[in-house]
Amino acid sequence: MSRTSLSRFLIEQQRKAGTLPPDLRHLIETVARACKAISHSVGKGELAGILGEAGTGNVQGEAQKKLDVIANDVLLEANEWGGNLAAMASEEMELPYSIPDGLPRGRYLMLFDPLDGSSNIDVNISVGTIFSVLECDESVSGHPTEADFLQPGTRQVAAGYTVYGPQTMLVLTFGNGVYGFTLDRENGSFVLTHSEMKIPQATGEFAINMSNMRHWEAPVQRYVGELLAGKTGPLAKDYNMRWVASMVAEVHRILVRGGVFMYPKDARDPAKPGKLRLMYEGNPMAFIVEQAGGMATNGHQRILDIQPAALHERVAVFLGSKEEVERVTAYHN
Ligand code: FDP
Repeated sequence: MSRTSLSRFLIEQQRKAGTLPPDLRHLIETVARACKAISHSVGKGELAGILGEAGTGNVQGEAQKKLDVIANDVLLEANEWGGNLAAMASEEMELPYSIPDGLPRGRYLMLFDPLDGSSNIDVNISVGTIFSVLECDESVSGHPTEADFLQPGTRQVAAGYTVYGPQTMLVLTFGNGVYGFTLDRENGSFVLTHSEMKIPQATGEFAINMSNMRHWEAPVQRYVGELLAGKTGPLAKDYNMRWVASMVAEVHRILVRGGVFMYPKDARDPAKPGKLRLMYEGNPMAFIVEQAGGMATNGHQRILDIQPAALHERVAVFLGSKEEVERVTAYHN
């Protein structure tokens, strides 16, 4: 069987109707290289002494794991000298990281969650890297600021994630379908293994942290109540539940076999619209899910249409198989 490497796939995309500019291709290759390094560290775990807390906190007041910090540094170092980016922003940094003076600055902005699902690192369960690429406005001449990143998800030119599981897989979209690549650990290259990934419209599987049930708003209470009622309830169908507590792993499962993933707004902190972050979790995952034929809303509107007001803004998330996301969104509206 002839294999298509990530590099070959990207070059062919670039040639095909010019859908992929060369500098964006180069950026994605650099991100993929960084993800291989992160995959290697995740795979070593305790052998490299990198499990456990870093002893620091991030801007959201969450304790950082050593691997959160390592993954963030790997992504910054790999991407700062490539000449494709004007600035980067990350879950682990309060402010954007502008490409230092003296290094060439490119026209893209990248946001990432270097290691999503980090509560799973120490227990050897899948974690992942999520990234979103935007264009920097041409009028920005100096160092981009937070305001330059505040673009709705519809403006993303690329998004992807790498899941570090039994296999390391990179899943990508440039707005014309979703493609999955599996890391061949023997020769170190990502190989196209999942072409044109499509989420089934209907599903019998849902994912939500049920321990928060008492804090949810009425539409989510109603919807999950109906899922739990199964065949004898209004949906007349039995549903199964999964909760990995790693968004990347949940989205990956949904891309492969369908399902609905929810992290709703809840009453624990009424000031927050949800737990997940819009710009480096909600938007890239919504872009991927829509490109695979699924749907992603905050309960009221399409996630990709939200105008962000802050870099680390939070969002409620309902994504996956269209029939179910439509239903829970209709209950909100
Ligand atoms: P984590 O806090 O471990 O980084 O990004 C937030 C996230 O993980 C998601 O990956 C995951 O889906 C969710 O939070 C898990 O939340 P719970 O702790 O409520 O299970």
